[in-house]
Amino acid sequence: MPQSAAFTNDQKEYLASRIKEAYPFLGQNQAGQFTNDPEESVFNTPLDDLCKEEVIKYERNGLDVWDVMQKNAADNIFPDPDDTFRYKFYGMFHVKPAQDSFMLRARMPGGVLTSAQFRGLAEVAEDWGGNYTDITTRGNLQVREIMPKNVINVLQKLGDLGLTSKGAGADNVRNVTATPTSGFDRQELIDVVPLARAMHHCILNNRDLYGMPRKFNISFDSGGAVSTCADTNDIGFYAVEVKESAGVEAGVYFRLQLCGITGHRQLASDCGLLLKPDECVAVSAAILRVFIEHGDRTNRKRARLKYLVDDWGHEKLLEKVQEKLTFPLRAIALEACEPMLIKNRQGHYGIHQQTQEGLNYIGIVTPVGRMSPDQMRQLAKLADRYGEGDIRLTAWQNIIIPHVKDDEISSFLTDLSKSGFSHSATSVTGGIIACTGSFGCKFAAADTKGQAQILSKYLDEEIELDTPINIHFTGCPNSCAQHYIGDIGLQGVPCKIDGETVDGYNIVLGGGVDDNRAIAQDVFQAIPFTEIPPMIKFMLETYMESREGTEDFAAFTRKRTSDELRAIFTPLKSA
Ligand code: SRM
Ligand code: SF4
Repeated sequence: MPQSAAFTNDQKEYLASRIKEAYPFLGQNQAGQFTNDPEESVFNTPLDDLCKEEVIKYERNGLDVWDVMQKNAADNIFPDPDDTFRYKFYGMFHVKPAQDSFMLRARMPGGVLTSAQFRGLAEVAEDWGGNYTDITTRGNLQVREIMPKNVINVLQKLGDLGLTSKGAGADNVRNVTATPTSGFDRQELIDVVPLARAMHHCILNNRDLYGMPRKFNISFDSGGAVSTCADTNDIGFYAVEVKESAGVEAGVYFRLQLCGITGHRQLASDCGLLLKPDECVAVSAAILRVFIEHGDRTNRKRARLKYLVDDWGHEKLLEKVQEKLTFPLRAIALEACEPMLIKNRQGHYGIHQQTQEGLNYIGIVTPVGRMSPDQMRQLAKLADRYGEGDIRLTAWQNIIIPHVKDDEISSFLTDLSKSGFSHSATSVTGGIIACTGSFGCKFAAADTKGQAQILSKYLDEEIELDTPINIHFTGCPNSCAQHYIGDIGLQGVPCKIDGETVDGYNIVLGGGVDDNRAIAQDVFQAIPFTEIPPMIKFMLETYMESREGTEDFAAFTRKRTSDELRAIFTPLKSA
């Protein structure tokens, strides 16, 4: 700045006071992290006590390795271990030893994409990836097998498409999810995509919000028919209707649920607040900032929001949050709100009428979320030809194309069949999801995606189930496909057969989300995968023979203890 334009002392004082008002921070440390003690600590954690990842972030902010990435791309080399962590701030994961290449995780709030973006992502996979993409359990998209020389090409193309991957990995707020049928769901109370987008841009444009002690998840549920598993998130907003008698103006509000983290066997719980739609982003940002200031930076295992709230309780957290807000938080009992609407467990696939008269959304089954670039182009074409170019990805690892006219459904379906995908599924195949697994993830004890498809085919051939069921395959305890919310959850674990290590699973039963929420019970341990298909067939047959009336699989299993479940579901093992 030229001398003449320098700030006067008064101006400097004024600016300092405004900065203090805006943030409770006094400065930035060398890594550009906003903190109240830039020299000696990161948010009061002395430098000597920081865990490894915090030291890496302290030494250089994860957002500041663009030049390193460019240099490494020019030399076609992988980053050193510290920068390997920082690359994840750009959504670039070096997934060695499972694959000696990068996986790109993009982010798209609410899983909303245009057909042009979808085609562009197909090109990324074709030109620089492994020629396939995967839909993730956060209604997001990943491209794998990217070599170092193509990292910049991929990130630039993503930007050109109007997409980003910033903050998709490492200690950041992950893809903001929203009910995938938002804006056209006959049951919804409010379209939540604008809120998910507002949240997404708030995160992207506030550098301090890339400074979490650990990953963080936010989700918006519209009250619509299709679940987005909002109560598995650190922050889950659920739209509710409130009648005038509750002491507030009648209308649609959000309940705030906190601290979902199913790998740690916890769903989010209602914290007693009722928020107006336009308060949600500010409240989330305030929670994020409280978490930034007070979350654990010494121990990664305790660095999630759950552990802060375990120590403090909701009350103290909300007091701290209130200090950061310019409007009062509104405590209203959950009972004062209308009950949560029931989800349609088959709403993410098949043909469904929209709010808009004469229009339909069509949920397409993309088994375990995998698609080829050609299939993606065909889906994009369908979205353009029959819809409005709008494509939605769901937490169930599938796709929804909305706005299809009544009289065009049948030609849509004919064209869809050319992609090798279908809108129809059985009670089993519509509800199977799987994390990346040993094919691409170093933590995996099993080939989740491959085995999910084997099980799905087997059950389809062997059993006719008359009620929907979810089967979640996760390759390790990290729980990326949330096995604890499955009717049947499978968690990969190594097993021995004749001294040889084979893929196996622990089995949990009776989980669910939303109106059917529960953490599944641990029932079987270390079952080799080869035994699992007949075992699950037997479970489902036993359930159908012994259930009371119309009780679903979750209800059937929840009223029994683990021992009882083992007893009734075991005979097959000896057969
Ligand atoms: Fe996950 C780590 C894949 C959703 C809990 N997860 C990983 C890594 C990055 C392993 C690694 O560090 O190398 C996996 C990359 C595999 C790969 O190469 O593809 C991975 N997680 C996934 C995805 C792709 C699974 C899928 O196939 O869909 C999901 C990407 C979502 C997205 O688009 O952002 C994915 N992971 C989840 C979820 C579900 C969710 O976020 O809604 C969870 C459980 C919820 C939660 O809050 O923890 C989840 N992933 C974890 C954890 C355990 C975190 C914990 O605090 O317990 C790890 C390990 C870690 O972070 O250190 C992990
Ligand atoms: Fe990898 Fe485990 Fe997550 Fe599966 S659950 S993607 S194996 S970290």
